[in-house]
Amino acid sequence: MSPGRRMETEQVFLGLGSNLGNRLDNLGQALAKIAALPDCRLLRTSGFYETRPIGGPPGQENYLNAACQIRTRLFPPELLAATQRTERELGRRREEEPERWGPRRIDIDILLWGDSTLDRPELIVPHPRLTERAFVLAPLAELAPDATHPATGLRIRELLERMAEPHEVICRLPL
Ligand code: A4P
Ligand code: MG
Repeated sequence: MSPGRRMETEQVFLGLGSNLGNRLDNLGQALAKIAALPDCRLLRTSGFYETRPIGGPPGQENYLNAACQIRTRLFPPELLAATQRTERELGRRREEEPERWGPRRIDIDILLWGDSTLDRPELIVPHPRLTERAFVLAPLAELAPDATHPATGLRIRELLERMAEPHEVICRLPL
């Protein structure tokens, strides 16, 4: 453990998405890299979901989405730096993404950080679009249906149930 590292761990949920290249391989490799991050422990992984792309340019491939639960001693900016490094190691180049929400090999978002809220230019937690996205809520609800979304006070399963038409989720892969 590095000097000054705090002793206690925080429970964190991450969301993963891929719609470029070998999507299954990209998610598998990202999870393996997350499991190997220093001061992090991968506890559980959701199923993988085939989802229709939301936003971004037309004609994109479907995504595979998943979520995972970790415990970490890292501070939020450190975990964000680690997940962004993991994205780069898997071939993501933000500078080659001309359009917002365009195709990407891998996207790793920090969804929930214990009961905390963070509002910084580079990191907003809970993830600001969490409540409106079934492709995030469906895998997250597998892992933490009763976790409370700190900003709304609603449970994850309630947020999912409230979605009028979660039409973007096509199926959970039978893995
Ligand atoms: N950032 C702020 N808060 C966070 C957070 N909680 N976790 C900042 C991660 N990053 C956070 O992200 C842009 C900036 O957000 C980062 O530099 C970071 O400092 P990015 O990963 O470079 O780009 P992005 O993912 O395109 O941006 P954004 O706005 O986070 O996109 P979303 O909301 O993640 O949406 N459709 C389906 N079916 N499945 C998907 O996975 N994903 C997106 C991307 C759109 N449509 C999709 C899917
Ligand atoms: Mg992102």
